[in-house]
Amino acid sequence: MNQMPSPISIALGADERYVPGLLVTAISILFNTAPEQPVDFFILDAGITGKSWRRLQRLITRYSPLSTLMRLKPDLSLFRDCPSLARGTNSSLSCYARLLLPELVQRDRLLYFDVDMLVLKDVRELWALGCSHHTAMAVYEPGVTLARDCSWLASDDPDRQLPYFNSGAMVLNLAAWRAHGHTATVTRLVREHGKRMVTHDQTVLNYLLRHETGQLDVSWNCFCVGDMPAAVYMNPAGLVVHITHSKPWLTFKNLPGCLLWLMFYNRYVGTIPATLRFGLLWRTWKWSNFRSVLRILLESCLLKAGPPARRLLQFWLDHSPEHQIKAHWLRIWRAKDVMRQPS
Ligand SMILES: [Mn+2]
Repeated sequence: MNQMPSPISIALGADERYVPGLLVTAISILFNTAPEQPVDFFILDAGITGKSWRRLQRLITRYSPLSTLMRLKPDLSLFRDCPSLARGTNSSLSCYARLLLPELVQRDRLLYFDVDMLVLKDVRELWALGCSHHTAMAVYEPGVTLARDCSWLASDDPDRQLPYFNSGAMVLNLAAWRAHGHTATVTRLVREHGKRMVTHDQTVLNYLLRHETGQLDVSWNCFCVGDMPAAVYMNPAGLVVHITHSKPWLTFKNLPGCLLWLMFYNRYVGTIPATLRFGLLWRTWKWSNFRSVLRILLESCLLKAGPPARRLLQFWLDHSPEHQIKAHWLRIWRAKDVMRQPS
């Protein structure tokens, strides 16, 4: 008899505003991992409603009956003076919750993904890397050093030149974190420099783990959205696409990463088409959203119509890489399995 593979532990975090992102990230992970591979999800809940939680449960069970879902309620009071993620009524400290993972999750090792990601890659590869020599593994930002984000570093501190990572996708060695007593250091750092955490928890992580982070292949976190070659969006299978700006469910934009996300949402997550849900129904009062939706609907209609209409569309779209990507995606809107990693 075949033995069931042991579960992979993955942490994700969201508040109610980020639930659409959470659903897409979780389902994209399961969708690109073999169905016999169980995943234990640890969800940092910074204010998810019961209704959204049940929806997440239903989707997880549908795509991976062997996987489990654990709800964690982080106490964020330590971070109350730190810069928040958004302003006004949407202000949130939820991003700091992942600094508490080593205390909340009793595992030795954990994968972490931001919920503005489409994980179109088999996470078993990431899990198989292990992380025994490092406390974390992540993708470095090219050309960026620690000095950019840690304003408290002295001007002659040699650590200023250390590389800087994006914390959207990480392998975390929780056992090493606990052995080093890093949680106490986080508390001290936040008390001393809390107001200067410009990039939120990522600032803390980069400073804390500056000598203990291993490098991951860039395919695990493609965050340079604007600079990414067109080919990435034409064939994203095997990549983790990180939408760092303009979250598709909050700001409806005609951007390549946004379109990719909407396609995935439509196909595997939502019952109401994303163009309606996030473009028209949710934020009708925002004219720029409304305009983007009208445009995208009109363009997809033109593409579906005969050749004369398509020629009209080609006239409309210029030949910039961004528009080529868009035409590509609009054309295969209904194609099957474009976002599954080829096995
Ligand atoms: Mn992110």
